[in-house]
Amino acid sequence: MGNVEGVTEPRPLVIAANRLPVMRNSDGGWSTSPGGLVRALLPTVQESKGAWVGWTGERDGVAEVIESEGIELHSVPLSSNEVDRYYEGFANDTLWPLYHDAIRESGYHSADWDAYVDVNQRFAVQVANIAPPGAAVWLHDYHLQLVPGFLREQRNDVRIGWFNHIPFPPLELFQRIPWRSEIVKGLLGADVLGFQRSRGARNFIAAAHQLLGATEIDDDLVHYQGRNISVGAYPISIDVADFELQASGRATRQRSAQIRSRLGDPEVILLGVDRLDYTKGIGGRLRAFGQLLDDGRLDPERHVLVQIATPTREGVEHYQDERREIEQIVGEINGRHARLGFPVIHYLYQTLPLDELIPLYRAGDVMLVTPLRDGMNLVAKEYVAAHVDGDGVLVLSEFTGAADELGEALLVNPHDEQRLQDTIVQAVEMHRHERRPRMEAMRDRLATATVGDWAKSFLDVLMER
Ligand code: ADQ
Repeated sequence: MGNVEGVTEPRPLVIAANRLPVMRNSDGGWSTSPGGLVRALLPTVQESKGAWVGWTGERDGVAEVIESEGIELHSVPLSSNEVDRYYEGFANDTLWPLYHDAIRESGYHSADWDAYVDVNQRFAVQVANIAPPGAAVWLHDYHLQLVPGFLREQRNDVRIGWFNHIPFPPLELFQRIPWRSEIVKGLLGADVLGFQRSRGARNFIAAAHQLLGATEIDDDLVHYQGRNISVGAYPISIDVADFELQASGRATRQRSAQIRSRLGDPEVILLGVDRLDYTKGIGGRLRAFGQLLDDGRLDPERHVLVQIATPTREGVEHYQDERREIEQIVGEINGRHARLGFPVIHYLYQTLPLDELIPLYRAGDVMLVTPLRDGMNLVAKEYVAAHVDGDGVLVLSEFTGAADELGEALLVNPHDEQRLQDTIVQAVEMHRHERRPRMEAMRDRLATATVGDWAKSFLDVLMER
């Protein structure tokens, strides 16, 4: 903070996200859930003696301070009603579908919006209470779009950044929200706004101009009520070195071979790994696979599909419908094409630990990542990083952020059923002379764009004085 003989210390870093990076153990204690994001941000928070603010995931919890990995985690308690209205309601039933191209109908309920305002205000108060003077506050995601504005009203000494992990929609969709101007105003309270892709940033700038008259005074710089706000694209990534290390171990190779043999030693293992979310295009992908079997273009004795689907947002109706539909498709296809003891689709509705997921990635000859819309999609990057053997084919939806960087994948429009089927066949039949250079090119690019690079590029702008 202080400027000692020309040496400027970095600002303390405070993170706020809907969820804290911890889970409650059965004994009542806490264990860290160390994703790539947490690992990328933790060192800066630790060194700067910063903190992390978020919800524990529990209904009717109490405010507490949890010590974890040498930093303080400050919980923001939510009542059961707030979980229904702010989290499952406004965040996941209004914003999530709308921001993903409105592929499901959004609900617009003023009681949900009121809870969203209240919870955002509570987050802002919590951050304002604990942020050291001159801190950099990095807010995450669509749950907290009003926090920048509320925080700005209380603490003018802090730098405020916000990063959106999901797409930011075009104005034509965004303006459906009855409280659209309030949301844009909330975001304009920040100093730095980050998006996965430049089109997300452009969409926001257009909304800010149209709804509140904010002006773009330079590339990626917006002026509003006497302040400048930097608006740009920061594509997120994964901890590439860590994935590579885990993927190249002997235990992973052994487990991977074991998986192949357990599946009946098929010629080609096709793989899907997703949260069970209607944005991920799981149903369309399964239908394409089933049609290829029906038409005899794939052979159940040579080609099997493994679909891992993580349980998610089970309290939201669209998700219950999606699960029913997917499980019905799996049942129908297996009913038609499985042989005794050999399903043609191996479907797991489970969250797998990383030491099970990485061998699966390595065993997967063809990875199917076919969302209808996705901010980035880290699964695509994880698959590439795990293929330390330089082999494997990635089929990737054009509608993911990852498609901007992984152009050597087989890019596909998941709405185009025929093309999707043809692309799957192309992937299955691709010769290794073509597979390898594609995979190598993607691996090279990923090596220079890790989650550490992502965090650094955002923090470099946020920490400015
Ligand atoms: P998600 O929608 O959750 O993230 P994604 O980027 O694919 O999508 O990340 C999913 C993560 O969950 C991956 O790290 C994956 O390994 C893990 N995962 C998936 N299925 C699993 C399973 N069955 N078992 C264990 N782990 C599993 C949101 C946005 C994305 C954006 C990220 C990060 O929707 O677009 O890329 O945030 O910004």
